[in-house]
Amino acid sequence: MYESVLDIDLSQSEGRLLVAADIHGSFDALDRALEEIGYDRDRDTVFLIGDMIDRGPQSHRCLEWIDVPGRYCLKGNHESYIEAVCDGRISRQDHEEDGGRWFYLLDEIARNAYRRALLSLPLAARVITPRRRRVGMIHADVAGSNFWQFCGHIRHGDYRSEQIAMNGRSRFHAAREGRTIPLISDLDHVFFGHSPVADPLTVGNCSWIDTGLPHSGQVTLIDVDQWIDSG
Ligand SMILES: [Mn+2]
Repeated sequence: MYESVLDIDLSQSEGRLLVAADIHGSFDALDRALEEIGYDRDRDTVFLIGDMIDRGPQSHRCLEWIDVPGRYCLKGNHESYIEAVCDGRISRQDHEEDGGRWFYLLDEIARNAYRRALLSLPLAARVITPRRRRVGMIHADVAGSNFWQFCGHIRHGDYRSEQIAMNGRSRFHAAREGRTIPLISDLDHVFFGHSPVADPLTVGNCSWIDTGLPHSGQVTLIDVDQWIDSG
């Protein structure tokens, strides 16, 4: 059954919780970052929080990350473009110009396989980390200051909330401009992608971790518990 929001408990896990955003088809660079951090496939859990595809050279490799134990992918605006082109909400040309050309070069059977896999991805996740922190993962933004309440709107299929989850930048703009942003009240920390930063940006209990792959070549792969400890 399709679940638009995940609720995951890793408190019994003996591995780490790792997170990266906006891989954009640079899966070889992700592999190198995982190797550097000593990724243990049998113990560690990895979240890719949206925009796994488009722009980079290996978008087709996203399937190695979907429906695989210990790996979770969330839907970003780029994953949603495939559906939006089908529905006529954006043009195929716009998607191709934003890095989506690889998709239209696939044959129809492959396109359907990718479409099915990408469109069934969840939009958000609440995770209890191996060190029992309560963490949120989402591609772009959260409206309001209660993550789980916002996730409730997504679970009920609220279109506006889905769009904020995949495309929103209000909180990011406020954070970058040094304005106070409300803490996310029900969690220890929340990770966002979607809004490129030269280095990860943390304000309050929110971190933006999209460091502009494939343009920058810099993969940001975060060990969540370590990140919170050192924050
Ligand atoms: Mn995005």
